[in-house]
Amino acid sequence: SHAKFFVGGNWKCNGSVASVRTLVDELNAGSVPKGVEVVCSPPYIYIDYVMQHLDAQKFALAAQNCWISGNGAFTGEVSAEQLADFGVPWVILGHSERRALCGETNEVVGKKSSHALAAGLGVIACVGETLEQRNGGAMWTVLDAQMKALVDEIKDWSKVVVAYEPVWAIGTGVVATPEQAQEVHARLRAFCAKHLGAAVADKLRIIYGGSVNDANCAELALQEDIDGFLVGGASLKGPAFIKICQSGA
Ligand code: G2H
Repeated sequence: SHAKFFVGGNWKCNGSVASVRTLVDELNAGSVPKGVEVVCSPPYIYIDYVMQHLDAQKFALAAQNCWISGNGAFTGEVSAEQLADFGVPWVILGHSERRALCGETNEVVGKKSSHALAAGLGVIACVGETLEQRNGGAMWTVLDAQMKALVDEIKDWSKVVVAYEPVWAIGTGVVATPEQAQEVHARLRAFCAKHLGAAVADKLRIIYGGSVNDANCAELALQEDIDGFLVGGASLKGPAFIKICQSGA
């Protein structure tokens, strides 16, 4: 398929000093295939520890969010510039939990993405429809609008990974079937081909997220337009996450 298989571990707001230490040890003990790019995304407060202890030969780091602009009077926020300065190469933006719980609109996600890219970060930009939207026939409208907001803001797509995460599959144990995921991934790639050209669309990595685990990853990874995974719950268990990484080889 399309450039290096990409697996992100989104730890979300989970963990403690003790559990992060255990997870880092488990990850370091695993083997990651050369052809698979892996990033781990701890809560901000653990990034320093993880950066110092996680094997950088196998794993890179991502933040789970960043501020929409540079440094300044934005209490409680972390800027893309600070992440870059600290040596964090990636950031997840527009995760459905931030869209739903923190009010991030398509426009905000687009602007955050372009700002983070300008600061030198790679961006994992998340899109996905709810069950109501899918069942009500609004799925393509919703996905197109989410993608359009990215297309409008992002100039250079070389450091962008798009994560398709159907909201109904997130943390529910209800994984999309390989056919459901492939259908959407192909459609997202076609959208990019139309707006950005075939060369950009061919190279773009479109990864799937939503209840991916070590038992369902292999079948998903075989799909033509699935170029990796964004993993939540299963990324908190070292051996399971390593198996998911290995499914991309
Ligand atoms: C979707 C995914 C990771 P989970 O949010 O971003 O989480 O694998 O727990 O469904």
